[in-house]
Amino acid sequence: MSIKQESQPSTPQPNKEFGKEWRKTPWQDKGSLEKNLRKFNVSHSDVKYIRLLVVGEVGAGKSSFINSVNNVFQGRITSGALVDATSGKSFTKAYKTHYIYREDGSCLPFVFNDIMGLEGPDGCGAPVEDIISALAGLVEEGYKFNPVSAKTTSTPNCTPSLGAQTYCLVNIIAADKVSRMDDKVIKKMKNIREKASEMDMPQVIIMTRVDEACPLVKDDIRKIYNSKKIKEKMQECSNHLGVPMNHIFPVKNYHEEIDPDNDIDVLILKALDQIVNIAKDALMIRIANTKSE
Ligand SMILES: Nc1nc2c(ncn2[C@@H]2O[C@H](COP(=O)(O)OP(=O)(O)OP(=O)(O)O)[C@@H](O)[C@H]2O)c(=O)[nH]1
Ligand SMILES: [Mg+2]
Repeated sequence: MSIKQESQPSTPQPNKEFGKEWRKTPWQDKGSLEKNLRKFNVSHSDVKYIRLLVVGEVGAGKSSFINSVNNVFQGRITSGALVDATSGKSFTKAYKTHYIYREDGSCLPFVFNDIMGLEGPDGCGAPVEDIISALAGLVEEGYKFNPVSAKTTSTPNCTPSLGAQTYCLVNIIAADKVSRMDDKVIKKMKNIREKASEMDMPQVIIMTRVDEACPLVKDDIRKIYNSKKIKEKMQECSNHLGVPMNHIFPVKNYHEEIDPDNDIDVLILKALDQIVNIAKDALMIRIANTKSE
């Protein structure tokens, strides 16, 4: 019988890491995090799925995040949202709903909408007006984004169903690219965030590619909340968009792994738990407002 050797903890580097995690992370508790999310329910007869919209720069890791969530619940590596390894033009071009499957093939009560990236080096990207329409539930499944012309949404009499509306704006920012983000992208993201605020929609930031931003974390993902670099990058995200630190979640997406990994899953689950719960609060408020109108 082989005995698993515990690796020796590396000597802390005071200039690069805090002495202890500044945000507690339940590394040993993946089971209960996952169980709670599997039990999550929307508890409203008109809304089967809570809709979450991912928004961000081309190549930020939007599709990879959706796949990573799906991987956790399927217990294997999946690729429902296609990912491109060569950044440049947005690989995702259409508005598509991604269901999160259980192992038995049924769906969890939250869905992600993946969209075209905001801006690539070629200056192309999804028009802000289209994303605002998507938040309001006015964009139909399969709609193809056209960077040079936004969808016409002059349909004042159309009230989208509660199920078509979005309940959390999930901004995706890559930790290794945040310092070089184009002003145009930041401006677009801020505009979208302002509109989301007007709709009383909660907003979070998922900060991806933490392994590319910090060698400590590349070596050991459990150092994520010890790393000074990662906290710095989170602060940068917060400054760019005005989202408070407690709504920013650094994650590493599955991108080269071929097997599930406890620590990747814990970060994804912890972020998702916060997202679906604040989204559900937003749904409840919207239902109450609809009744009182
Ligand atoms: N190292 C690392 N690579 C990542 C991570 N997340 C995504 N990637 C890689 O980053 C690249 C872009 O990821 P995508 O998920 O396609 O990004 P996207 O935001 O959907 O991009 P568009 O659809 O083109 O707008 C791919 O090569 C991914 O494998 C991560 O956490 N770490
Ligand atoms: Mg994509």
